[in-house]
Amino acid sequence: MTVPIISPLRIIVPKTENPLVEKFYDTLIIQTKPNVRLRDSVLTQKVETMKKRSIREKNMDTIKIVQGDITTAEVDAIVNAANSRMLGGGGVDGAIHRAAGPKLLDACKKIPSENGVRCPAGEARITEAGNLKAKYVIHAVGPRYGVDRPADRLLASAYQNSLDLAVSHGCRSIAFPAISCGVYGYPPKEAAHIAVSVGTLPEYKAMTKYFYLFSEEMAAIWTTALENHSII
Ligand code: AR6
Repeated sequence: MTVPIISPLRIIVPKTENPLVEKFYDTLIIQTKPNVRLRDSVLTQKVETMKKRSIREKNMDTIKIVQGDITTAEVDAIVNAANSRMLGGGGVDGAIHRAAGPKLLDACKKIPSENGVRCPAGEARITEAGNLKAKYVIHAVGPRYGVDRPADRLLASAYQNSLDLAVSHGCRSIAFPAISCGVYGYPPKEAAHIAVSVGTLPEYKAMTKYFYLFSEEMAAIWTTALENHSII
């Protein structure tokens, strides 16, 4: 990238359409004394940081936190916090299967299995959505906290694989529950940080990401994680 040429008298600012980078240069112009010469590398690093923050802040707009029942979400894909057998269960899995009806279980049974495992921890599978308003259900298997390791990477990849499947199936919107935060025992604050970090990756900026949290407390944890994420 071009860095501004700083002379004792003036700064030539490179053309940019990024308002935050422009703002940075404005600040620089005000703060830099005429005889101070900033090293290019320092400057480039600062501009890169500003650019990253700008991309991330734009992605924040596509994340929505909702307190409620995920089965009511009007999105292209609903993510289920499934287990590796993918034949239903309790928690959000049970709620999704009840709302979707038997077609969902039939679709799950068609997913190839190896020793009963249709989807290992950290991965995701996609099926039709039965009676749900969504087009697809994406079955993501999060880690059992303290059992499946490394838990943080497995949780991140469960979110990321879900988003990749949504993208490859042409989805524009997706709803996530708090994967692994129920029966699987993941500490919610850490889980929220991971969910938000993956949700704000630039490759998913065209996707609207809803996080459906069942309780007020969980919704507050996710909101805090999102707010903290915007601060470098
Ligand atoms: N909408 C949104 N969130 C919900 C709903 C709902 N209708 N119902 C529960 N939650 P869990 P896990 C929240 O246990 O930890 C199942 O038996 C819930 O309060 O459903 O990944 C599977 O078959 C919690 O915050 O998923 C697996 O065996 C979050 O969803 C195992 O549990 C996730 O809790 C998966 O465990």
